[in-house]
Order: sequence, then C-alpha cells, then structure tokens
Amino acid sequence: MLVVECLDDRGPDLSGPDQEDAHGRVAYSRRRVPSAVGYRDPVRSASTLAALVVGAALVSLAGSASAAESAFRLGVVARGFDDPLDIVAAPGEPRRLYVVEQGGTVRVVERGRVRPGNFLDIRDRTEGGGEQGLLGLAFDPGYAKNRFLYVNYTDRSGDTRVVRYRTNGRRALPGTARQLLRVDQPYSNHNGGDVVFGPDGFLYVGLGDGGAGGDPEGRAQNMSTYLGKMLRLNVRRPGSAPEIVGLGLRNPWRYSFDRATGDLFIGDVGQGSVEEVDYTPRSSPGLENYGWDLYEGSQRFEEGQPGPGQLVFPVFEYGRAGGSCTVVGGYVYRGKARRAERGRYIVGDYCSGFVWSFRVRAGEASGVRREVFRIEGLTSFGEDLAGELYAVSQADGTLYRLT
Ligand SMILES: [Ca+2]
Ligand SMILES: [Ca+2]
Repeated sequence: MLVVECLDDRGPDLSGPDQEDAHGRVAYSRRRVPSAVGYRDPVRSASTLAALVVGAALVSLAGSASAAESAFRLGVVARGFDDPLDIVAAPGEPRRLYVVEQGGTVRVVERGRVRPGNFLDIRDRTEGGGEQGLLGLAFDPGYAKNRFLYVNYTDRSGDTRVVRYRTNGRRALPGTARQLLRVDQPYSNHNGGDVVFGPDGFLYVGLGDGGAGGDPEGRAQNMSTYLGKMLRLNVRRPGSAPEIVGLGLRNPWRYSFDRATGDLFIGDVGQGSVEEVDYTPRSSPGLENYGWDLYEGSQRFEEGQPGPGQLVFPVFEYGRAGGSCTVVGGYVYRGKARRAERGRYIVGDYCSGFVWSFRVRAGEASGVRREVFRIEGLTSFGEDLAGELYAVSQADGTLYRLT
C-alpha cells in the first residue's frame, strides 16, 4: 500500500477508487482524483510482499544520490502555473517555452516571464482532473511556416482526442480545430497523453491500456484496439489511419526521441511494483511489443500468449523504494550548458520526486546515477530548441530548469 500512501501525502479523497461493477470488474469513476499521472491502482494481488521485495531489489540497481557524481542542478524559471503537465518549444522561437495546464490552457513563457493570458484555451472541450484534461502538446516541425500545433486531451466524455490547431503566432485560433484521432476510453485512467513528432516526421501518440487495473479486457496485447499501443499519424494526410508501431504498453505518459540519434525512450507507468523505461533504437525494423500485461517491467505479471512483435524489456526499471510510484519519461540531454552530461537520459518519478540519469550503451543502461535534487509532483520534462532541459511540478506549479 505504499502506492496509496504516496498519494495520500499529496491529495484528498483516495478512498474507494475501485468499486466492483455489475460485471465484477473494477469500475473507475470519472470523478476528480488528485494526480494527473499518479492515479495508482491499488496493490490488489496476493503478492504484495513479493512486489515490495522486487521493488527493493530493483531500486538498488537504480543507483543512489551522490553529490560528487551528480551534475545537474535545479533552478526556478517561473512559478504560478495551474497543474502544469507539459513543456514544449516551438520551431523558430528560441526564447519561448509553452507550458500546458491540465485544465485546458497553454501559457507562454518568454525570457523567464509568463505572458498574461492564454495561448490556447480549450476549457470548454475538456475537464482537468485525475489523469484527464489537456495532457500534451506538440508543434509541427514546419510550425514557423504553417503555424500548426497538435494537442492531446480527454474530451468531456473522457475519450481521447488529438486535434490540430493553427495559430496566428500569438494564440491558437479556435475556429481552426481539426480532429486527427478519437479513441474511446473505457475507464478514466491510463489515457497516455503525449504527442511527439518523430525523426520521420510522423506524430507519435502513445495510448494507455484503457485503464482500471491489470488491463482487465486484455487490450494492450490485442492488435484490434489502439489502446495500449504506440501509434504514428501522418499529419500531412488528415483522415489517414494511424499505424501501430508498438504494443504492450500500460500507460506511456511521457516519451521522447533523442534529437541526435532518433532513438525512442518511453516511460511506461507500472501497475503495483515496477516502473520502466523502454528503449527503441531508430534502426529497429519494428514491431515492438513492450510486454504489458504479460510483464510488468521484467517481472511476469500474467500468464498468456503475447501478441505480435518483438518482446522488448526495459532498459531501466525501479521499484517502490523511497515512495516512488509513477515514472515520468524524460529526454536525452543534448544541450551545451553541461557538456560532460551530453548523451545522458533523464527520467524521474512523480511520487518520490527522484530523478535519475543514465546512458545507453549497446542497448543497456550504464552509469546510472540518482541526481541530488528531487522534484515533488514531477509531471513532465521538456527540452528547448538548444537542448537544455526543464521540468514542471504539479505540486508547486513551478517551471524548473535543469542547469
Ligand atoms: Ca482511460
Ligand atoms: Ca513493458
């Protein structure tokens, strides 16, 4: 029950998140729960003790903080955001950052100052709370000319929508909305939420398994649904069908491509004991099967036959020690401020606020290090045009820079 304690520390009303419905399955309500990414399924199996032991073993592999080794530091860029969930830079705008707020707004930060008003406002289309709301933003690689952006949000029925907007450079124009994807969400949780352009120019949309706990309808391994999948969309052909490029995902809240190599890193949120990062080199011919719900991390979770694709196990995983409970995938550092750190992948945990970094060598994590700082309520990392890294906290509404 470490999981629940983790949330109890930070929010109200965690009682009774799961109720058996008439079909004997766990029903997750649409009501508000206190975290965007951290709506944890209670540890409900008989193997709680085993899970804790596993967690302890894993975290020992995940490294410990050492001031001498840790290089990144945390600095405040701006405060006062309302449930910030994402940080994005736009092509052609080196001095601006865009901060996504869960309730349905996007704010602009320019030279460290938050511009008054909203850049985007879709509060009439979504409702923030729990794992729902405005969850992700991406600018078109050709934004400097075409002014297109893409958002991923849950609509007022709780279903996933990916919608394109055009902007006038100062704000997004509501009348330009064009829907690219809509996916039914059977439960309020595990909606994924990111939208990221790959080096191939496709828009990658990672979807969770639909929700509840333990993927009760077996969606992640079932190729006839988009839930539990990594999709890619051809935004130059609106209306064309998404392509499934990965399966076996539980809730890929944040993922990124290394801007230098094109390799893909996915932070996939675990069920009750293991948080994981999956690594897919750009050279992979696909199709990747990331294992859920047959595996949680590298631990067997359920018996059964896997769906198609090459089974991929995490390059990095950790357990529940220190109050960790929800992985927040980050970025490979490619900035200039800390040259010695270039090539390190940064990742953190929403509940414990721990941040780790490591390199990938020959397909394996090496030089795993826990940074000296914590970011309580960490919801996302971000990268500016120069490759410097940022983070946002839902706990204190702050945009940080990793310096
Ligand atoms: Ca869902
Ligand atoms: Ca996995």
